[in-house]
Amino acid sequence: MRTQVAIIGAGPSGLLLGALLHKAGIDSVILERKSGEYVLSRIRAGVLEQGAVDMLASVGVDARMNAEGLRHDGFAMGFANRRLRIDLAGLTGKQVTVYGQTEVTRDLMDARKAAGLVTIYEAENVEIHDFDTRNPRVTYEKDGATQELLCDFIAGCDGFHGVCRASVPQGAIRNFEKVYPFGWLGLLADVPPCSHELIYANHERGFALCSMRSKTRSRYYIQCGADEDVNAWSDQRFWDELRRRLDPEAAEAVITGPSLEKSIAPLRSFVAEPLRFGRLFLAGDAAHIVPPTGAKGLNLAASDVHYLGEALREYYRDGSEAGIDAYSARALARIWKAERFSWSLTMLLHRFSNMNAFEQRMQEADFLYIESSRAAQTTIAENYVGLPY
Ligand code: RFL
Ligand code: PHB
Repeated sequence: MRTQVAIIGAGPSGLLLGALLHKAGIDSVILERKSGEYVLSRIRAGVLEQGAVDMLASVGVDARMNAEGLRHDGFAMGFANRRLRIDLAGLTGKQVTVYGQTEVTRDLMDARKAAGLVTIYEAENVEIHDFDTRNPRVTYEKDGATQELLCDFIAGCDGFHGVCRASVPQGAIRNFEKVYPFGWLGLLADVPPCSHELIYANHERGFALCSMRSKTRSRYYIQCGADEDVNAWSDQRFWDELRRRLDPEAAEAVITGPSLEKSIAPLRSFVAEPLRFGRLFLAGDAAHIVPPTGAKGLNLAASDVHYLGEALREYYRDGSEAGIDAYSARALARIWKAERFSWSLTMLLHRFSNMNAFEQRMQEADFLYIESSRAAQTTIAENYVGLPY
């Protein structure tokens, strides 16, 4: 089989890149290790920047998002039982859209299928070859037989544990990483959210986040130990702990119900440099990880594939390599700013076991400053709604 762009991974970055390429008349094949159902069973991000919303609209995958997505004008930060609202709309003139990654992925999968584009699920042992030449190849196994996909370019959209970044010679890549000493325990339930806007709470027992997927489905998170076992958390234990970490009004408003899903995610900041190796490009979680505190993971995947889609369009339409030469630097400039924001919110909102009294006071002073300063709130708001592409 032959295609112009072989995309490894059918997460949001791979599927969105495929949609952008299709719109530009460029052919792609997506190879995904798991089944479609498995990909859709992973509960992840919930907040879309306007840039990501606009991209989905540009590829015609916005009907359900427009009908079901919730537009938010602000969010709250909780500290010492007080709540500070960050007025996104008032401070930036922009909003964010609450629409789950599962739904984005489902919509992109459906559109790809409807357009008759090829996605090979349960492709095993994917290996990428010869990306330092003009004739890269991908091999994989499907139903026990080895297959070969010839292509012009390979897009590594295969997440943090994927094969693409791991295939780059060690001397050609530099990794930057910070692992946080805790995780987030998330719970999804069909109960109305306790607040119509998100609440990110710093509490002496640890961080808590009140989020949602719809007016009848809530997503809550609490900070937990990095190596805790999810089975040690009954629903009742989760709800009790969540309430303890919220201000009295929010705690009172929490409606409990049986969990649909419960999982623990580790928190990490990670960036690989560069993002291009000959005819291989890395995008999304294959290239970088942010802690979820700023809701940037999925949004960064969208901006990466925006730059990459443009670059490939320029290559095929104009015969110019300027875009593909610039891809890594363009994407990394935005990635590092989102890394900074996600890291700073993580440091502000979580409790660190090794924090001394001085560091604790610094966290409090940081919060009091933000509370008193429109400039500080504007800085948070403009990052949260998304920096320009
Ligand atoms: P994905 O979504 O990980 O998709 C990569 C796809 O590649 C496939 N794959 C392979 N396919 C073929 N061959 C191989 N060798 C392969 N190896 C992997 C995988 O099966 C998968 O389908 O990356 P992508 O597309 O770059 O999208 C990025 C986003 O998914 C990610 O940034 C966010 O979900 C991050 N994230 C969160 N972000 C938020 O903004 N808010 C959250 O609450 C939030 N929760 C999360 C998260 C990421 C998590 N991970 C990665 C562990 C919770 C978790 C658990
Ligand atoms: C979510 O709803 O899953 C969510 C929302 C905001 C975040 C992280 C996760 O910062």
